[in-house]
Amino acid sequence: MTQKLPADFLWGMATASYQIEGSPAVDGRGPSIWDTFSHLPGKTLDGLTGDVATDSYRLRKQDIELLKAYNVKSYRFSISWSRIIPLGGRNDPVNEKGIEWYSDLIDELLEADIVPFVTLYHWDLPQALHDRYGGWLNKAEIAADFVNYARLCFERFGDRVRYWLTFNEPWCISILGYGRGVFAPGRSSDRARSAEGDSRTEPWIVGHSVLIAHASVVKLYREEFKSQQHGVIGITLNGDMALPWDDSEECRQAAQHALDVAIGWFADPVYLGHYPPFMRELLGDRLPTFTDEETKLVHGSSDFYGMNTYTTNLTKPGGDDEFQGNVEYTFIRPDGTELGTQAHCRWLQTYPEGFRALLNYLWNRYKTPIYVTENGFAVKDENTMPLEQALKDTDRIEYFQGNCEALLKAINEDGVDLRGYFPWSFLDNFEWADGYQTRFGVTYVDYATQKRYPKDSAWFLVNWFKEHIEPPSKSSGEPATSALNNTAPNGHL
Ligand code: GBH
Repeated sequence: MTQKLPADFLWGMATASYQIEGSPAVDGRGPSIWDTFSHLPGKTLDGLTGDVATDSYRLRKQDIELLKAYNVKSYRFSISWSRIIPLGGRNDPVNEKGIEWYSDLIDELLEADIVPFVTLYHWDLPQALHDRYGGWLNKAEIAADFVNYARLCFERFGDRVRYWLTFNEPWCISILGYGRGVFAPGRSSDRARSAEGDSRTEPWIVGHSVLIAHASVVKLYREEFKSQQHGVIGITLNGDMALPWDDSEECRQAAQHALDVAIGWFADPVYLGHYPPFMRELLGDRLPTFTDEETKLVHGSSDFYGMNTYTTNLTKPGGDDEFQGNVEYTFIRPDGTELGTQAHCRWLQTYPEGFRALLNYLWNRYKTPIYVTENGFAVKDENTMPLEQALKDTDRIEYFQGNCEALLKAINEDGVDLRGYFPWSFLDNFEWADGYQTRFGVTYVDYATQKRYPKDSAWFLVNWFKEHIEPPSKSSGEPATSALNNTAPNGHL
């Protein structure tokens, strides 16, 4: 018998505001740190910015038509904070035009029977808050302003949104923004990169602020909105599986250390109530400590586990990169073979066994229902291929086929409570420091014309989920599940 996914399994496609919207100054939007950063010379590979991106602020209706054609059950997008509060702060003016745009998007999705899955923060901090008090470096101020922004979102959109994510990938916010300095705001100890910053302390301070801001917003939602709005709220963490390079004890330990820094840094406080002991060992008093009150706030502050994952690393002890736990990563096995198919990005190879292993690791360790909120592949050199060739994206299909089969087994054979899956990304888009050269979309975007062309992988996914999700049961006489009535998951409520 073929294995199936439950009728209420949520699948859809994912995007983020700065990567797709463009129109940075339209309808009163204020600048974010990514506007500033991407306009500095040398910060993106092709020198390009998100000024236009996929022009999705203007092409909203067309994008929704395509989502309908894909028959997705859900769409994950993020709200640009500076569109709805241009200066970002709790005493700053609200921009009704920005609110209207997201409100219309939500209405149009619901009309199309597509469940909105909304991220509050996907890296685009209002520039004014960075200038005013140092943004994420200032825990008390940023937490208060983030709570104010989230309250506005719950008040204005929460009657129609059942799924909220506070943050996308706090590891990236902290390490890439304040440690390596390769993402906005680009702070780092490396003076060739940045005039300001301290990579030894700032990432850990920022991570702590993000956890407090996240948990404060979850508390607000649970106390003031949940009983009327009946949604769920959580955080989404990046994290790739780490497997020992060989079966030595040192390599096994290295794998755990890699997971502690990549995932446990945020997941342990949220689901277990404390930072991983290894991180205290690694960082000493550079890692902030939680007050008792903060521990109470943070522990249990997510209704589900939001999982973004792309690849698997083989781990050996060594090196001095504390951002990966003083562990070396490789894709080359002891026998010299490679783990899987190489993507356009150096850091990404296909390995479905690792995806299944990570689902099991997270389920066993945190015992929390999981939504895969991002998973995807950038085909090598897709950007320089003729269009017809780019649309035949067999490497991306291989990637999704492997991971879809893996998630089916994780649910049906391993008992993992996995409730949703969002391929990254709906469209090719602004891939941060890579600019437009790296394409993660299941839809090809011709940036000269802004025309969208479904790649073969889009149709693969559409058909795969059509074949594998059980039809809604008709026997109970209950009304068909509509996007608005879609009940929230019932674990952890
Ligand atoms: C996601 O991050 C983002 O949420 C999304 O916006 C983005 O478009 C997508 O991935 C594709 O990249 O060698 O130290 O630079 C993915 C998480 C974590 C993956 C950092 C690459 C490289 C580590 N990323 N990792 S490093």
